[in-house]
Amino acid sequence: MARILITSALPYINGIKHLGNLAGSMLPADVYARFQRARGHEVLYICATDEHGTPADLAAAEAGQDVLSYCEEQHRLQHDVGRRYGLSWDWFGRSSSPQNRRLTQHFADLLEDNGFIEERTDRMVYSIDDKRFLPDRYIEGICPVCGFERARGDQCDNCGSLLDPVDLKAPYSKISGSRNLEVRETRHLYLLQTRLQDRIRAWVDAKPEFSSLARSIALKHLDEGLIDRGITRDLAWGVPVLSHGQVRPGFESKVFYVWFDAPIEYIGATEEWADATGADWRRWWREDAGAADVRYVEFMGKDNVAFHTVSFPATLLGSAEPWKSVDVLKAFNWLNWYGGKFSTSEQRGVFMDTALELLPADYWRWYLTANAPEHSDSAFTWEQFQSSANRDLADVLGNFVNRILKFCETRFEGVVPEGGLPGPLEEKLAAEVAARLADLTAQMETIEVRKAAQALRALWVLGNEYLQEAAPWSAIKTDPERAAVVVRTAVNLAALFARTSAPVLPFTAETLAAALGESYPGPWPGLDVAAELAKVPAGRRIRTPPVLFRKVEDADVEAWSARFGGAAS
Ligand code: B3M
Ligand code: ZN
Repeated sequence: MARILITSALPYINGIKHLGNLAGSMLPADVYARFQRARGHEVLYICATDEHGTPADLAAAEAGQDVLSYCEEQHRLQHDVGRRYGLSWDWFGRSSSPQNRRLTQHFADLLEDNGFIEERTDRMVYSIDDKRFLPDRYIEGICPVCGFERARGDQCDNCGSLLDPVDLKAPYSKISGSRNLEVRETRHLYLLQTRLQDRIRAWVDAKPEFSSLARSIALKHLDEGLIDRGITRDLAWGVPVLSHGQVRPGFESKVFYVWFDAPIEYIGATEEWADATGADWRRWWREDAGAADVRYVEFMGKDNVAFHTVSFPATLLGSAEPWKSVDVLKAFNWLNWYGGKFSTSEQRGVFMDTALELLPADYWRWYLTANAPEHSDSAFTWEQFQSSANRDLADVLGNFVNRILKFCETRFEGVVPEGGLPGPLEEKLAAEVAARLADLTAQMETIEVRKAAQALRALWVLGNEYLQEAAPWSAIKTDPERAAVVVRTAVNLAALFARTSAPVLPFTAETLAAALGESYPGPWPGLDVAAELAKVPAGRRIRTPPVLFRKVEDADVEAWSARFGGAAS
């Protein structure tokens, strides 16, 4: 049994996330966590809301709330909607927690003691009309690298360069649109990444299991050469800048930069979990307390990779303490909405809460897994969503389950029959199940999300093929014993589908397992397929669950396209 630590990028606090956020971090992390738990491993899946920074501050002001109550309320909403998607976090923390504050200050102290922090006078953009320093993200202008017109002060979304806002050409305030900006002097702490560059590169080189996307992003930044990064901001909301427990002179109205404390919250949230449950967080994070044995897997969108392969490792390495660092970094591309991006302000795309008003979570979980933006960007379309719901869920899995359980109910009074010995068709089925199950297991292990979904679907297809060939509805007229074998085998196949589908379709799997009198979540099936197909014993009374998946009709697609945008709009 292995110990597997899983984190998904921390959703930012300013509102419910859209389906792209779900598809590129939280959902694949959850699928993987559920799979590894079913394999019998000790899994800890940690996530949290990322609560600091100016966007939170501004969103609270816009909502007419103080930032504390705003964050508390938004945290509750995100926690609730995540639960409704079945996200099986062991803990969903808050980066504003006291645990994270302490840890962040601890890391800053160590970095300073080890010579990796320097106080510098900074020239920062001050907005005269907004009466405040403008944080990186609230300055936009022309990218000095590629010429993109709406580059953010911290990063260009077009070419991926990490930027310094004073380098932007033709800058303006994103808060007010004002170009009445001036550069003022202010003191800030800098993390001397230039001094850690070689160690970070050696660290990346020692991570053979990073996805190719993650590795290429990390190497691109290292090849460009790291820069020292300001890790404090002129802002009231965030982790106060202390130095060994004392307020740092000149830093009374400053806080740590949100990207400095956010990744530390992976540890902070684990400590929150430990404090709440009495567990030991050190054995997950401290290599001197057993964490060297932990396999740590991170999930995130590609825009977060630089922070996890350069900045956060700089914090961990520079601390010179034995912290656990990531082993497998699984990065995702964008899920687009038709041709463009999801956009809250322009009302483009479906958000996590509204999606559940349309259909239950498993429809979305399936679509977003089967069409994950994994090796390239992918685009959500209602047409593709309809086809995936109907052709995979309703026609394949749902149809098989419904056919066989109905048949068992009408012809065998809902009791699994004994029947005679399995024949050649059952042998063929077992061989095919073994092959596809091995494929599915391998794709899940290597976190090939789309291929795992394909392998799962291929397994479901075997159910319908088997029923088609074995035709129990004909056999029952001439050879009831034979029909009984088929029913018992197919019922067991349905139970196996519940076990193998549970990581992706937890709600459906639970319904199905309950109908079959099986425990949920069951263990992941082993290699002895004959044994796996004999778990539901003859004599057990089973039920036919209500239809598992309704069809998505053309009228739904029309109505949803009109409401949420789509090709037509
Ligand atoms: N909150 C994602 C974002 O807002 C960011 C992830 C933090 S992971 C430590 O872009
Ligand atoms: Zn650019």
